[in-house]
Parts: sequence; structure tokens; C-alpha cells
Amino acid sequence: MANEIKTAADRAQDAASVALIEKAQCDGVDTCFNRMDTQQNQCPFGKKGVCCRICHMGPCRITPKSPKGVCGADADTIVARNYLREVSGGTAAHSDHARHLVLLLKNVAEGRGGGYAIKDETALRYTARLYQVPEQGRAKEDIAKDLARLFLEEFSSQEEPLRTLKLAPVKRVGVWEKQGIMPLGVDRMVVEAMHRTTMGVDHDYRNLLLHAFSTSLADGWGGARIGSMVSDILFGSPSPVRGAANLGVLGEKTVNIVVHGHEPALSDMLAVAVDDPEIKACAREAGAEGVTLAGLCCTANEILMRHGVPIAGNFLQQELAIVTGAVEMMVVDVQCCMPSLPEVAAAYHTEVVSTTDMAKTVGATHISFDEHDAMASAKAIIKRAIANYRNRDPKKVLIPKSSQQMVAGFSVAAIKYMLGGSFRASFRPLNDAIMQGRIRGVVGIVGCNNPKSKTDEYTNALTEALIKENVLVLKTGCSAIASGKRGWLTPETALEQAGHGLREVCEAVGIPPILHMGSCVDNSRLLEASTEIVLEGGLGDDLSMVPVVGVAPEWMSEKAIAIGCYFVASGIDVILGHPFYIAGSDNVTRFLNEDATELFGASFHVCDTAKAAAVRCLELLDARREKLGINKKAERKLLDMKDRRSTNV
Ligand code: SF4
Ligand code: MSK
Repeated sequence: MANEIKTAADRAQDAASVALIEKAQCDGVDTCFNRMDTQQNQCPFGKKGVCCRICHMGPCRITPKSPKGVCGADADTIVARNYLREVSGGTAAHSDHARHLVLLLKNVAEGRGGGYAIKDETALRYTARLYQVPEQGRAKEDIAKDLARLFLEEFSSQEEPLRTLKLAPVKRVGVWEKQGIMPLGVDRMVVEAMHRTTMGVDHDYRNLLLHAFSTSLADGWGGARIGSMVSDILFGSPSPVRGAANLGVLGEKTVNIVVHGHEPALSDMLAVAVDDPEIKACAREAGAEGVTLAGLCCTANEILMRHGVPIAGNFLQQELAIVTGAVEMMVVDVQCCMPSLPEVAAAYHTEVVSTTDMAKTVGATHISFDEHDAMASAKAIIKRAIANYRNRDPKKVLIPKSSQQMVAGFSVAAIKYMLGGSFRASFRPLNDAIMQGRIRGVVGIVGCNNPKSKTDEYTNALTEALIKENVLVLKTGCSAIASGKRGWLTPETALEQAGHGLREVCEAVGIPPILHMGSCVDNSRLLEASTEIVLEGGLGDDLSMVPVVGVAPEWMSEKAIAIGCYFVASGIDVILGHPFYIAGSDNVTRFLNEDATELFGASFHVCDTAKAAAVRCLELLDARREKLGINKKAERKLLDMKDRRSTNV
């Protein structure tokens, strides 16, 4: 079959990306888009998950003619082992991110936090109460010390299940106990996964997959949840904030610094440092009008939510940001940073700076970020970028005009506050609206983009279809940025497009129909929000009963697999835009896509178009509504003040 020739417009939905993909082609710069072409006919064994290189009798690959590896492992074992390793990779990534934040919290509590402080004492005290850490009458540093110690034990616990699991509805904890998948410490789970999947250990696909679910719970209800809680304590709980998204946020006459990755510690300090008078003066001396700090991927989400720092783009725009020719420095930390960045940067004047000792890239300048002297580190990095401004070549610059206004920062506390005000903060109005049918349900749309499909297209089409059907959409990660770039994260635009019932409710309580809830780690906030719905009452007593669905349309990362797994284990159905690498085993496929429902009340579903996903979401939501006995058609009428008071909305 002849390879189809794709134009730039076939590869991305937003005009800025299209323009820069074309520019990259003119500039002779290699990007993930054309590398995807050179990787065509990707390995069919890899795609089916039937390639094993766990020991050196192999590599082995399963075919009808050779149905067993040298050791005798069949397709079920090999596919399940590969899957568990992917879940473990994702769990490790989120959890290690969280561990770094916990260690920072510990240092801050012990007076060794450099320029960091406990920014949100309310969040600290609230979190302490969740874990029965005494807080009344105690100094915040003492509470933080206890909390940090407790969290560190969550990583290392060898015999006791994670304490963070207690934040889930009681009935759900019962499901995990019954299935024998209560996770122990996060590190313990990942190490055990690696042990189980080494040659000659666990060969039962069901046993391997149950451990995958258990490990993922250590992520969602352990590592990731702890990561979000500690970020809020250290950097402040997000609340709605205006920002802008897409490559047009870069400045024509300012020094542009793009921060990329996931960990918020350095980027948070950079966000403070760019406003320092010394830095501003330095930029002026270099002939620039100032410094523009912009974010990519989840680092972008973190600093947007807390500082209103603009977003340059999502995952597939990282190379394109450099192709603008207007970026003086790209600062990378961990996760989702392509190793190609220094090579792209070599065609322009951009300096790629890696800052985390565990994440170096050949061709990047490594500047070890010193958390103990964070402000000095941040300023030194910014000054280096300013010095590079003189090397910008105006002939190579193309900053697309595209950027859209957006609102982000909907933490669960912020949503509660918006729904009920400071005295009656609660999810009651949302539950009531779901019960009355004005809101059909809630769908979390999460995850990356992937050059296998047109960037952002599926994500945006699904988001738009769902709000028209009165579904409240919660978003995180690069999927949230996709909506931002599209201009759908302003309350005004989204309200215009929303179905009648959803619009009425959103207008009455003052929330937009699409809520940006943060980064990938903040998918734990989706669990938290779903739990609030359960605890509020009226929609069942378990997560498997509430009309909530998760979708990962354009996912690419192992982290997305871990997230999907902890959603399903938590009782929330997950729709994937493209399948896992499991097709080589009918048993594994059936276990994840069907049998999981018997164990957890939810499973995976694969829908390869946004249209199919929208239909499936509505079917899944309606099935739950039916079971709850609330699947009646909503009466369509505008509410007056009397109605609102009576419905509590
Ligand atoms: Fe082959 Fe078995 Fe070794 Fe895997 S573990 S590479 S299937 S011999
Ligand atoms: S950054 S994991 S591409 S969402 Fe969190 Fe985006 Fe996916 Fe990375």
C-alpha cells in the first residue's frame, strides 16, 4: 500500500501548528510529524504486545507458527507482562514526581526549603485532617513535618495498605479488598511488578493484570493524589484564573523562555523571578521589552493554574515552539520532553537547558537546579536566556498570531466553592442537576496528543459533542490545553455551545461547562471530584454507580495507561481513542475490556472516532442513570430565582 502524503493541515487542527509544521519543512528541520512517517509500518509484534525481550534466550515473538517463546511463555503471559510493565512505568513517573514534592515539603518544614514556603496553610490543615494528623493549635511547620513523614511512608510501606486509599468511598475500598488488590507502598508495588515480570515468575495473565490494577491504584490514590495535595500546599490550591494558550503567546520583542515537563518546583520559582525588577532591568539592557515566560505540557498547566502564566502549547508543539525561531531558552525537567529538542534547537538560536539530574539530554546544557537556593538558580537561568536574546535571527522568526483566552484552575475546592459559596461549599447543586437530568453526567477527557492522528482533533470534537449533550466535561493535561487553544475554555464560548440544561446550570452557579482541572498528576482530582459526588449523596454509594466516564482520546504515554487502569479499578469506565498493545492475546483483551466489569463495575472501551466515543459516553452515562432510576428526560425550562432557591442551584 502506497504511503499517503500528508500535508501540514492533515497533521494538526490549530493554525499555529500547521504554520510551524510547514516552516519546519522549509527550514529542513526534522519533527515528530515526519519522523512518524519514517516509522511507518510500525512493528506488528510490538503493536500486538507479543514481543518479549525479558530474558536473553529471546527476543521471542509469538506467531501462529511459533506460539510459545523459548521458555514456553505464551501470548497471554507475554502480553500481560508487557502491560504490567507499562502500568508500572506510568505509576513510577507520577509517584516519583510526587516524592520530589514531598521531600521539598519536608525540607520546607525543617527550615531548609530555600525560597519555598507553605503557601496554602488551609490546604495543609485540611490535608492533615484527612490523615488524622493533629493540626489544631500546632505550627504549620510541625504539621508539615508529620505530613511529609506520613507521605514518605506511603511510598515505602511494606505491609500496610496505603492510607490514602481511605479517601475513596468505603464501598470502593471493599471492592479492592474483595479482589485482593489493596496496594501497599508505591515503591513496593512497582518493584514487585518488575519482579513478577522477570523471567520465570508470574505466568498467569489474570494474576499479572490484577497486579497492574493494584499498582495503578498506588498511583491514582497514592502517588498522583499525594502529588496534587502537596503541590497545593506548597504552591497554592488553584482557583479560576485567566490565561492564554497557543504559540501566539510568545513575544516578538521579549525574551521568550518556555518551560516544559511536569515538576512545578523550578517553574513556580521562574514565574516569580521573571517579575523581579532586577530581571526586568536586565532584559531592557539586552534590548528586549521584558521576559515572556510560557509553558508547555503539564508544567504549563501547573504555572497557568497558579500564576496565570500563558501556555505555549501541548505535547506535539514542543518542537514547533523552537521552530518559531523566537525562543531564547527551553527549560526542561521530567516527562514528555522529546530527546530531539537540542537537534531542533541547533537550527535556531534556542538553548535547551535540562535542570533535573535524573533527566539529561545529549546536546542540552545541563544546569542543576538547586532547590535550596531556588531563586538564585531561577535568576541565573533567566539571565542566561536574556544573554541569548542577541542571537535571535529575525529572518528565522515566525510567531503565529494564534492564541486564545482561557480560564483554568478548577480544583475540587474551587468547584465546591463556586457551586455553593463559602458558607455552603458543596457538590449538592451538581448532584441535584444530574438527578434532575439537566446535566446528563460528567466525562473526564484527559491525556496527550499523538502524531498517529491529527493533533487535538478527536479531543476537541468529543468535548464539543458532549457539552452539546448536556455533559459536564472535566479536563486535564494536554487535552485541557487542546480545548484552551480552540477557544473553548472561556465560559462565554462554551456556554454558547452547551446544551440547554447544562447551560442553565452553569449560568446559575457560575461555572463553565468545560473545567480545566490541571496536569496529568491532577487526574487524581477527577477521582476526588467523583468521590465528592458519591459523598454528597443521591447518586449511589460507590464510584461505579455515578454517571461519570473517563476518556483518553489521543494518549501516548505509559502514564495514560496507569491513569486508565486506576479509573477502571475505581469503577469508572474508560474509553480509549486507540487500543493498548494487547491485541495478541484474546484473554488479556477480554479481561480488560469485558471481565473487568464484573470485578470493578467498569472496563475499557475502544472507540476510534470522536463520534463513536460520544455515542459510547452517552450510552455509559445513561446506563448508570437508568440503574439509579433517574434517566428521565429533563424538563426544559429556564429557572427563575424561585426555582433556583427550591432546587438549591
Ligand atoms: Fe523469550 Fe521467555 Fe525469555 Fe521472554 S522470557 S525472551 S518469551 S525466553
Ligand atoms: S504532558 S503525559 S503528553 S497529557 Fe502531562 Fe501531555 Fe500526556 Fe505528557
